[in-house]
Amino acid sequence: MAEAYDDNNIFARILRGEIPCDKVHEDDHTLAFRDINPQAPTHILVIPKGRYVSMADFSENASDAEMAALLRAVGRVAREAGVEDSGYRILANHGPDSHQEVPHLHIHVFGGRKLGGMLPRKD
Ligand code: DGP
Repeated sequence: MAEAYDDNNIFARILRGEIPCDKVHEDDHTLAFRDINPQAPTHILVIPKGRYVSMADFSENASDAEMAALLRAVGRVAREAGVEDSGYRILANHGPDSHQEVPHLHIHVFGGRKLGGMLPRKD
């Protein structure tokens, strides 16, 4: 079972407009904004507006419309960031082994440089 949603997590506060963000896309179900600590020239976070802790929670409980909107937004922000041709990587951390820091589902979109190997060999 997914952990309970924390309404005070930083992305919930961004969604409520309590904290500013550098927004690049918004639709009925999704918000996308630049990561505060970018690890590539393009580093965008795409999040559902709904209260979902992680991919585990989202994949089990989100509506088809919310799921479709999230994936379409990922493709759209990558295209609009200009990294579709050069290439990009998407990543979503879930839970402690992945070092998920913010307990609101977010998909990272990285691009704009060579991104290296997929995973480090060890932690
Ligand atoms: P993760 O480790 O997958 O949970 O990544 C969390 C990301 O969230 C990390 O790359 C930094 C980013 N982040 C944390 N706080 C803020 C914030 O207040 N604003 C923005 N734009 N990004 C944030």
